[in-house]
Amino acid sequence: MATTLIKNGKVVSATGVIAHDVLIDGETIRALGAPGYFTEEGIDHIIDAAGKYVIPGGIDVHTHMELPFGGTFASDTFETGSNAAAWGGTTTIIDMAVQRYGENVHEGLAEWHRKADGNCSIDYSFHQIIGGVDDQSLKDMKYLVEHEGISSFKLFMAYPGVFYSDDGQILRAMQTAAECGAMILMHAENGIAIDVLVQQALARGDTDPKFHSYTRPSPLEAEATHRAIVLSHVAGNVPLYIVHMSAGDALNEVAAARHAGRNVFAETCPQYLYLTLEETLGKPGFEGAKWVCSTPVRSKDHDPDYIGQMGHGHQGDLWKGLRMNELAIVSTDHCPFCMKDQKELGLGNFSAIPNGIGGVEHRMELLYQGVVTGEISLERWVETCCTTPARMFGMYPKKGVIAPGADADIVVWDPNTKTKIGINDKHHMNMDHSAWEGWVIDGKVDTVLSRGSVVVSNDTFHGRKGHGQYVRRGLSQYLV
Ligand code: DUC
Ligand code: ZN
Ligand code: ZN
Repeated sequence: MATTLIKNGKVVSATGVIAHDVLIDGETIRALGAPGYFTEEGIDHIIDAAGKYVIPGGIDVHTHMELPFGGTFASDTFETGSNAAAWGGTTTIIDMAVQRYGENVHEGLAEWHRKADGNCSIDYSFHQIIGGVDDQSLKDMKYLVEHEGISSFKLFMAYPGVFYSDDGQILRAMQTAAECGAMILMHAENGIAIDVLVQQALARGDTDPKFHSYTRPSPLEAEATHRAIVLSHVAGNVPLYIVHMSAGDALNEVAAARHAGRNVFAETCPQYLYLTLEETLGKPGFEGAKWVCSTPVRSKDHDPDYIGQMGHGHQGDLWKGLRMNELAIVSTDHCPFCMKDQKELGLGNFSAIPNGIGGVEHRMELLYQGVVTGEISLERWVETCCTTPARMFGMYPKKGVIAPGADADIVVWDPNTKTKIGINDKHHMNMDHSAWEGWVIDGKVDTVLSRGSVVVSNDTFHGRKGHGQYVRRGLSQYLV
């Protein structure tokens, strides 16, 4: 078993920053010691992290590799997507395995294993999408919790006819999850109302990409979030996790539920923290299609019919939510589509643009900007991007922490160098454009280790297809 010593770095955890050397034995962390504590003699590999941060590998709990959607497939395979994740300091992903109406849950899961197994350079796990709630899929949910290491299920209040579940189906799935201690992940948007607004916009001739966002106003995210919270209460306080939260008024609902002591959690994504409708979807012509995703990128200011009290625009609300732990996690909802032949399916009809932004590579880098600008602390960066994801989804302390016995998933982060994102700069996702084209940001991924093996260093990829292992997860560790 090879040994590695990371020396002279500052180890950042969710609770503090300490100068520590880190000794790795094979795939796991053996010990932390004061600088110089470990002898270098006989160590196989030494990494000098002087002037750098040493953080737990990032965990992106929301990705869609090869998702069939909108008449095409998300353009990253597990191989290209996991490699891109590693380039950005993410060492574990939780992807969304798919079951649709009329399909068998076990077959959906088996298909996801076929796509991922043997192809990933970093570790991976799955949530299971339940797109068809019925007696059989409810039974299968229990089986997955007990035998497959899948303790979280995503339901959709949007996309009628595709992934949508009605309130009765949602309630039944929540009751089943409550029985086995599993978490319900919710895509909270009122899809029935959205479909009416979409048809009305198209009938008016409003076909440009920006109407994707205008037809999904934030009150319809807030209403669905509220309804999901009520249903989760009726279902026995089942743990509920709202995915890709984009709006201040939806966040108010989560904050109120949390204030009432409920098992309600939420995530947001970099696109909602940094991008505005005006600067992205609102670009002339069809270019805005690059940023068509759901929930949508929102206006700089609140919608005119915003329901709520906060006064800082959606982005200000979300940053505050991150600081206040109303938002527990930052994921990406990585769902990449090329402009050519994919996004172009929606030329002349925004509702036919495949929904999704590719971002798995840039989450750690982008969120670090919140540290630079003072929106969050260094510790909160690590907490929301590495540690809470592990605890929320039953992987701690194997993942999410630099501690003896944990997997040696570690990122050496250089705060003194800049990163330029763009198709001809730093860009490793399988896409013909970047949602972050031209962004020059502070900090840089220096070295990435996955279970003790160097995956990225010196701007070179050393990862190996098949190194990544499937992670069986336990129940959420945020529940008493
Ligand atoms: N949202 C997206 O943007 N893409 C895929 C599915 C989803 O919910
Ligand atoms: Zn979703
Ligand atoms: Zn998603």
